[in-house]
Formats: sequence, structure tokens, C-alpha cells
Amino acid sequence: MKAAEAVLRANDRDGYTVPAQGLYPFQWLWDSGFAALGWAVLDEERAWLELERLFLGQWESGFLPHIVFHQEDSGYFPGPEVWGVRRDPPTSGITQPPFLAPVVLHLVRRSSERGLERARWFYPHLLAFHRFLHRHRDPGGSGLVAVLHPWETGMDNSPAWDLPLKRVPRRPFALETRRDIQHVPQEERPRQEDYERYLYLVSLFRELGYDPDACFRESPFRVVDVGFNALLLFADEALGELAWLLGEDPAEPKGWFQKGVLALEALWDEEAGLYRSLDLHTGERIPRDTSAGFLPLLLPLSSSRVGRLVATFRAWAGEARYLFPSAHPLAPYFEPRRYWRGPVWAPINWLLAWGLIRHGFLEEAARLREDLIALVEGSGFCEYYHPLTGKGLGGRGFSWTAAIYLAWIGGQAAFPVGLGGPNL
Ligand code: 9WN
Repeated sequence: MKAAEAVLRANDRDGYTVPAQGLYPFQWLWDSGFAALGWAVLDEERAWLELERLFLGQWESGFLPHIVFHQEDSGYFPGPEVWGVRRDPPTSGITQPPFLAPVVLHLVRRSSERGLERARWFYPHLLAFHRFLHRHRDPGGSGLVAVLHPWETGMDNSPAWDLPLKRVPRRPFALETRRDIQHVPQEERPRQEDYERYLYLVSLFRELGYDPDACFRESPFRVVDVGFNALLLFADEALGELAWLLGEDPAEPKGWFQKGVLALEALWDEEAGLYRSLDLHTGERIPRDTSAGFLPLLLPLSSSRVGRLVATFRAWAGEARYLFPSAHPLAPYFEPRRYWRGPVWAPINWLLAWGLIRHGFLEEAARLREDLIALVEGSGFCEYYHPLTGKGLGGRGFSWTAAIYLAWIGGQAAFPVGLGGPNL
């Protein structure tokens, strides 16, 4: 407990939490959601502050960027000058999984009347963000939204992006420009070729002035990510619940939720026994099996669907010493040391445990928790871990790992949506 608290306190920058010192010196969107879960165990006020700081970066359109550059730091690339977003504070121009409404609801459930008052401020901001996503990322009204950059998925170099990324031209730049590989061994990070494509997309969006509809139209990378959509729908459900608690009209979030849960079934792949993302340029599901494909467990699903998904979960579990690998452990694209291509990530364990508990699979959820605790206690608070050896990888002193550990060890009573919580 004390060591986890020390990590969060060391990464605290007067109200927001950097994911890791040196490697990620700013505030990231979904990292802050997880950090707030950890802060809630230590200091509820600090948890609210985390989210308030994040919303300082919200645009008038409702868009919420994936990075808020609260202060200058040359230790990260691409920094604010590359994004060219002239705001105060400067921000990036793409988003990340909107895992915030469930956190706000969680904080409300933990606290008293005061929590509800805090949530009153967040509600219109969250609603505006969700509206932005449903309007500008799903102009055809399919019920599912598109991401335009692998970084928007939070699972940056997942094998699922290999095929759609091929369509993205490379924007060559010197390897030395990258800062990540000055902090972490290169074989634990994305390849240079991937980075050149990431940078191409950033320049394209900047040239388009971040006009959301032009970016949607012009982006060579346009994917319905199953992970992003599962988290958005989970957040829509939480937003509907918040509306109800606050005496607001829940119809809009409920409508998104109901439509989206039905639409998500188009991503189900019977042969793989899990959900897969969809490439909107080809209209085809992407033939890659990753941990994102299990995130629909967070949502209400038919019992036969859940049964099959859990069978696939157990098959993967039989191949890994530590759960949960980010890619199929027997697939040719499984790389147990490289970033999102195999390693275990704390927040994914937490989310999957939430989903499994929702559907009554307590044993599987308990193993996700035990494995994460074993990894942390054996290797420290790392960014990610080797699923076969347990070796710590990526950044050290990592906020979301410490926060999830705290939330699990510190035991939080309430769960925002559905049944119970992953606090076994
Ligand atoms: C780009 C901060 C972020 C996480 C992402 C993770 C990694 C950034 C990077 O770090 O991405 O956003 O530079 O590699 O993939 O999930 O939010 O921890």
C-alpha cells in the first residue's frame, strides 16, 4: 500500500498525475481515469481534482484531447509544438478511450451528497465529450464510433493496427528525435516505421486544422476499435445513471448505449470466439486477436455470447503464466516484450475483472487480480509485464499500475454500473 501511494505522490504535479516521470511528463486522458481510482483510496478530494485538471484541456466542441501539456518538458516527443494546438494549456489533437463517466459515478457512489455536487459540474462536460464522439466519429449513425489514430485506442501498436496502418504513408524523421527509446529499451517500444506513420497522421490532422469532419473524411486510418467502443458504451451507461442521479434527462446517453450494444454484435467473430475491430476503409473485421476483444464483457451480453467469450478467455489463460496477455499467446504476431503486442497491462486486468464479475465469473476475475498483485510484488510498479516470465517492462514507477494495485488492495466498495466490483 505504502509503496503504491509513494508512486502516486511522486507522480503528482499539483493536482494531476503524470503516467511516469521522464517517459510521460504530462497528463493523459485515460491514465487520469485510472489514477483517480487509486487516488480515491487515499484522498477523495485529490481524485476529483485529477479529473478537473483534465477537463481544463477540453475544447469548445466538447472534444477532449488525449494529452494536456500543463507545463513545458522537452522529454516527450511529439510535444505541443508538433501538435500545433494553440490553446492554454496546449493539448494534443486526438483523443483516447473515454473511461471517465464510470470513474465519476464511482466517486459519487463512494462519497456522500458532496460527491453528487461535484458530479453536477462534470455532467455537461462529459455529455459534450460523448456527444462529440457520437456525432463526429459516427456521422452515419451506425451506433459505433471510429478512431483515426492508433494512439486514440490507447493500445498504440496492437497487432490489430498492422493492416490498417499499411495504408498510412510514412513521415520519415531521425530516430534520435524520439524520446521514448531514451527511457525504455527499443525492443519494448513500437518500431520506427510505426512511429513514422503515427507522425504522418498527426501532421495530416494539424494541416486540416483539426476540423473533426475533415479529419474523419481524410484519415487513411479509420477503424471501429472494439476496445474504444466497449469503453464508450460502458461510459454511456454510466452517464445515463449519472443523469438519473442528478435529475437530468437520461434519454440521450441511454439511446447511445442501447443502439451501440446492438451494433457491437457486428464485431463478433464466431470462428475466433471473440470480438474484433473493423477497418472502415475495407468494411472488413481485422483478423487479429487481442485483449480488446474481451472488453465487451463490460456490457450486457447474451449468456451464450458470454459463455463463448469466457471459453476463449480460459484458452488464453492456459497459455500464459500471468494474465492477461494483450495479444493471443499462440499467434505469430505475439511479442511478449513489446508494448501492446503481448505484455500484461494493469488497467486491462482491472477492466476485464469488472466485466467478468458483471457476468458472474468470479474465479476468472480473481485470477486477474492475483496475477497483477504477484507481478507488482515481484517486479515493482512497471508500465507492463512479460506474460510468461513476469519481468517488468517499459516505464518504472508507473501511475496506473500503482493506482489499480491500490484500488484492488485498498478495497473499494462501490461499482458504478451493473453488479459489484472487482474487489474480491
Ligand atoms: C501515446 C501514457 C500513454 C498511455 C497509452 C500508452 C502510451 C503514448 C506513447 O502511454 O501511449 O499516447 O507515447 O507511447 O500506449 O495507452 O495512455 O501512459
